[in-house]
Amino acid sequence: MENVILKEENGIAEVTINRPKALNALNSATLKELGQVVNEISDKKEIKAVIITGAGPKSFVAGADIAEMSKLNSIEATNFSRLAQNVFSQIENLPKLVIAAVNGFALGGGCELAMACDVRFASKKAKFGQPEVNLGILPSFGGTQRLPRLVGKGIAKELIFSTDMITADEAYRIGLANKVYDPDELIEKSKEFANKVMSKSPWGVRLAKASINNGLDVDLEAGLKYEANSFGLCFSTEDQKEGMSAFLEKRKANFKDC
Ligand code: CO8
Repeated sequence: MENVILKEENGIAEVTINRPKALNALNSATLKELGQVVNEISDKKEIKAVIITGAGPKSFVAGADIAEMSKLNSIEATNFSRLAQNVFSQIENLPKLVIAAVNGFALGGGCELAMACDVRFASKKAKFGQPEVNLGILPSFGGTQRLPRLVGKGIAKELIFSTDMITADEAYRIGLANKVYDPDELIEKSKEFANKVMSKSPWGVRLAKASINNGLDVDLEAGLKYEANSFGLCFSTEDQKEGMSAFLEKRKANFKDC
């Protein structure tokens, strides 16, 4: 693959969007490669967590590729949007932890990619923004849907209408970034968090992720039912038995993901 690099180490997959000359802008070839990589990760049980980042010192992803987009007709634009939406939904629903390690510009489709991840860890150099209305379009890789779910309707409208680029600290203040780190410790801190989550019960984390994701798209009553059913499901796993036995026996749990 040319535009996406996949590296695996100790149960963690590091996915790097690799078009540094175009600040890692997402063209359709890159989106398709990303989709393939996500499928591969989904199939591999040994991969427990994923870190998505951008190549080079400057950018996570500076958005959809404007040069490619500028030539699209209406049908092609809809298809381009659906391609990215499908890949990002796949990422959002992977039954594994997904961390966006935002190492620089996360603009437009880049911010939208980061929002499809479970958490966003930002380098102090990161900049977030949704500049689409500068280009005569709207955020269409999920931004009008995921940004208000993360930061609330008012702030989402302020960011999308103004196109203001915000710093990592501001992104942290509004709840868009979970943490802010020095650039050279971003990946290490992301791995540290991945290892922490990987030491917990895999079924607990997996079902909590699905419950949060599914619950936010339905009314509270339906979300609560989903949660109760997931809770019930835990009791068919060895991990629930191990987790509770370990607590009662005052020892560290040894989860086997079964
Ligand atoms: N697409 C294509 N090329 C890009 C992009 C992009 N999004 N961003 C940067 N590049 C290229 C530049 O053209 C430039 O290439 P070259 O060297 O060949 O001229 C190279 O990357 C370096 O960029 P700059 O020289 O501009 O670097 P600066 O440090 O001066 O500026 C910025 C960095 C501020 C990030 C600037 O590059 C910029 O504003 N980029 C565009 C950001 C943007 O508007 N992103 C949103 C795109 S729209 C989008 O994501 C919509 C998603 C939904 C679409 C639905 C479609 C149907």
